[in-house]
Amino acid sequence: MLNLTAEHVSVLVLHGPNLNLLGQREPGIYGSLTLAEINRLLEEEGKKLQANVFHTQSNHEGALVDAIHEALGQHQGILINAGAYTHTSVALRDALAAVNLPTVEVHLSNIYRREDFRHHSYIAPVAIGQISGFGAQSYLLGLQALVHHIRN
Ligand code: CA2
Repeated sequence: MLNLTAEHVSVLVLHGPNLNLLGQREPGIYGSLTLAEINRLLEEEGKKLQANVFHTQSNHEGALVDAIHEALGQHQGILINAGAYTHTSVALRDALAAVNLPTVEVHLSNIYRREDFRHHSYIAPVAIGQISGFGAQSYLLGLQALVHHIRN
């Protein structure tokens, strides 16, 4: 018999440093939604996609590395906004490469329209793709792309 019920996939959303301040500072660059509101939108999008969405934020590089390691065996993919660590962290890149889970990199702002130091990402070469510049929508587009990739 044809089974039309897609199995749920599990996705870990990782938010890097300073993103806990969203909605409180610099709304011109990062939008007016808080991180809690973005997480809520991701959960709602996850329901539509039949994906369970788990999220965590840290201002500490090692805590993000630990979260990536712990994703192995728990989640089928990672959606990450590594914040400023995008441009500095070999450790995050190595952790993502080590667990080898499909990863989508997202940014609220268009990092290529900003300062030169934001144009390079250590994450991009180990990600299946990157979405940058669409505000909170970057996360939702990233989740859609990640879940489609996992299913296919
Ligand atoms: O555009 C993005 O999503 C970034 O990952 C945000 C990072 C930045 O370092 C990257 O180059 C691009 C910064 C996140 C800082 O978040 C704040 C939120 C509210 C107020 C101040 C900072």
